[in-house]
Amino acid sequence: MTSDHQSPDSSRVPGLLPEVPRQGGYGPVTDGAWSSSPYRHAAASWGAAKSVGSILFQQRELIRGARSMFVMNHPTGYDCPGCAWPDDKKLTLDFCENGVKHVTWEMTPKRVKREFFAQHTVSELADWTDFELENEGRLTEPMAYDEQSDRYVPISWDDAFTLVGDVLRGLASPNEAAFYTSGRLSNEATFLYQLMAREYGTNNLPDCSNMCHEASGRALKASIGTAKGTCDLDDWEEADALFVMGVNAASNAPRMLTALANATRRGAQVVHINPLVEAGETKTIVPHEIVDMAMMKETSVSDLNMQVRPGGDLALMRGLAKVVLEAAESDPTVLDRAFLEDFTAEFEAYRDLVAATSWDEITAQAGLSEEEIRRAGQIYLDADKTVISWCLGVTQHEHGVDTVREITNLLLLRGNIGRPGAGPSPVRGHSNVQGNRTCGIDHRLPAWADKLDEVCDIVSPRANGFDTVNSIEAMNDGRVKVFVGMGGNFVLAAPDTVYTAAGLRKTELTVQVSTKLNRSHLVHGRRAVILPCLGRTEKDEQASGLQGVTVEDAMSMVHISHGKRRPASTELKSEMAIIAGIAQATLPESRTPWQWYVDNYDRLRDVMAKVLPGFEGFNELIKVPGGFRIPQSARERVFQTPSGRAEFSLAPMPNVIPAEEDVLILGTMRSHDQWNTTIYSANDRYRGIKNLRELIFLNEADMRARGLAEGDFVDITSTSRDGSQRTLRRFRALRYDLPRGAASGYMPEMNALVGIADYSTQSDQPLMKNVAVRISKSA
Ligand SMILES: Nc1nc2c(c(=O)[nH]1)N[C@H]1C(S)=C(S)[C@@H](COP(=O)(O)OP(=O)(O)OC[C@H]3O[C@@H](n4cnc5c(=O)[nH]c(N)nc54)[C@H](O)[C@@H]3O)O[C@H]1N2
Ligand SMILES: Nc1nc2c(c(=O)[nH]1)N[C@H]1C(S)=C(S)[C@@H](COP(=O)(O)OP(=O)(O)OC[C@H]3O[C@@H](n4cnc5c(=O)[nH]c(N)nc54)[C@H](O)[C@@H]3O)O[C@H]1N2
Ligand SMILES: [Mo]
Repeated sequence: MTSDHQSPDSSRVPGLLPEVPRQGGYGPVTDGAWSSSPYRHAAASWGAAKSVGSILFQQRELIRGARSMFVMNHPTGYDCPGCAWPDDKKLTLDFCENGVKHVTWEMTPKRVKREFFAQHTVSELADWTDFELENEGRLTEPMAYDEQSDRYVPISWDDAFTLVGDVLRGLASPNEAAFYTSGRLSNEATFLYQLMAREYGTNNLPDCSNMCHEASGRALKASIGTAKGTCDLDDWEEADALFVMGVNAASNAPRMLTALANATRRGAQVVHINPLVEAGETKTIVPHEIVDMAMMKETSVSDLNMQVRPGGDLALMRGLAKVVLEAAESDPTVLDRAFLEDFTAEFEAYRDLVAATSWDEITAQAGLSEEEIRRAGQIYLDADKTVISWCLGVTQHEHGVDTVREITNLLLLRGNIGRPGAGPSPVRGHSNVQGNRTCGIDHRLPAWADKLDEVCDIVSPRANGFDTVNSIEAMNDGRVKVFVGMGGNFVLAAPDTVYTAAGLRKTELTVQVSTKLNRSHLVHGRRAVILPCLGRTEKDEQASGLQGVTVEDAMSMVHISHGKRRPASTELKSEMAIIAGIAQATLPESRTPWQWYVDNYDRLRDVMAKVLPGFEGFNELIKVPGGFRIPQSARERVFQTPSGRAEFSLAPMPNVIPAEEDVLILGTMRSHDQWNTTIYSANDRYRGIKNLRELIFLNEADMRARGLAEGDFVDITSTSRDGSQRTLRRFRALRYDLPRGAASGYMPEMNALVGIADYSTQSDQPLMKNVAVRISKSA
């Protein structure tokens, strides 16, 4: 793989994009024959069980791993560090294949020790695959980069904190540092982290949410006054219709399959909206139903699949609204008139806007026929209660905010919000990405900042800080000199890999708080430290005894999580302790009792209870098994918008059809066998792929038009908004059932194609589902 990168610094990043093509992408190198054949079985069936078995075996965790599954997602156990799907309290075994992978990956008995770093220079490690790096196992002690030997060498915790503190105190301005968060940081660590950043004097708090659900938050805030969905699992269970947009549920939120299967069984309608028909969009064997599994009894999870054009979701939503408003002309019961009258603003203007939008425009932009849209519209009309849910297929586009607002418009028409069985329900990503925002990870000042200042006796900076895209720019032009990564793998997760890497390399210092070795440790600043932390599954022992931490799931439920296992190394510190260590070294005059909070997390929770709305009585609330729900005013039909009403949006219809005929719209996505930048294998079971990650899925007609046969090598060139081009070479073209003009392939290999200028002007989210590319046969 090579990259012809034309942004300011075009120097190659060693190891990041190997010159010599290898098969397996950033995953394990494989010389096994690659293959592509349609998957014909139900999602989550024995294939999943078999895969769980093989993963446990691989990581030699058979016994301990199996036992761990029984305490996962249980009131007495730990929260699965995987996705943010809520726990079903009625199930004794609520876990999924991918959660198991995720947990065993963390629980591996393999260890990265100081001898490992002594044996390998950083330049040498840079040539390893990302799989090989992570597969070395858990990090065990703090390490600092030594320029002389090009190696990481051991450093004591005290010296590491002093080093970080000295550099941070030496900056001309606190705004020369950026503090990144990946979404599995607990609520407590999150709160302490933002407190540190704000007391230090910056709002530079980029996070993975900037690449994930920023659009959902902004849209919902504008439409209904709260930045979150309003549904919980009970609503999913009560809905008559479920619309599921732009999510690969079978791989990325597998426990959703249970909800979908239950819905179809009780006669609810399930509509999937996705350019690809994903495995979880046809049939499943419900993961927990052992008897059904034994008998291979499948349950349908779909009534209608709509293969929308990439970015065509807004047009589709407007089409559905058109069906509703047309029906309302002859049937007075179609609209919830009382709700529209009492609780919403701008309904008439929206009705006029929909009337003025022609069917021709809608069908062209949605890439669906009027008949198909009418069918889905009828499902919506027939349902008394509807939930609409969505993930990255909706958000990672230029018009992500408008699209989520259009989803809300559609729900408002029939009063599908603030009553049981109905509402907007974004599917969040990382297990605590929603909690991170609640607890203050935001480059803009949270609404409760005055309270924070008062309770914590600090003065938060008022100006907006840098988000993810801004931080990358700022590192490249020298405005940010220190990058702190609280989890995650920034260099691979971010867009424009080569440019992001160049930015990180220009910094004075990079600090990575991690559980496993990854690429972000190798693409470092002039100085660098790796600070190893406890994982969610491990016991966290502090002065006052064992500690628990809380997380918030995608449905606003907050509950406590207690690690059960012996830590991977006695040298590991909790994220709380690491943040406190950095804070004390950076802010010697601070009046914040950092260590006192670490000694007993209850003390910090008492502070959080005073600052965060809905957390009053925090320590008491989490004693209730299953935790508590953060009150959501929109759920009670109290809309905290400027007008005090739910606001219809009046977005112009975007044109999502590329102007040039040879341009394809590429969406980057996850395979079944990966967790973001962590890649377990080069297989993608539900899409029928074996031993291959450097691939691009294309419509058959688009392949024919380019004279491409199945498996041909192609070069993929993206053209950014700023005119710069980026190329990935020798990816295999594969036929797939997706609309003409659409293409699809894997992140993070394809992140090198996403230009830094290509982010949404509405949400600032990188356009990871909307990369304009041309492809040609490789030389
Ligand atoms: N096992 C596993 N689970 C995960 C993750 C993981 O990596 N592995 N990641 C977690 C994280 S952080 C997140 S944010 C979520 C991500 O969960 P998903 O959103 O499911 O993530 P992607 O793999 O990016 O898949 C995006 C889906 O959107 C579809 N799509 C692409 N373009 C469009 C479009 O224009 N319109 C519509 N309607 N659909 C479109 C794609 O075909 C694909 O099915 O999953 C979380 N859960
Ligand atoms: N092209 C493209 N790019 C994307 C996306 C896309 O759809 N397309 N999706 C985006 C999205 S939605 C997201 S959320 C980001 C993901 O971005 P990140 O959250 O930055 O990336 P991850 O791959 O989840 O991070 C993996 C690393 O986290 C560390 N880690 C694991 N567990 C813990 C822990 O308990 N504590 C700490 N401190 N560290 C831990 C390990 O060292 C591991 O290597 O990627 C984004 N990038
Ligand atoms: Mo995410």
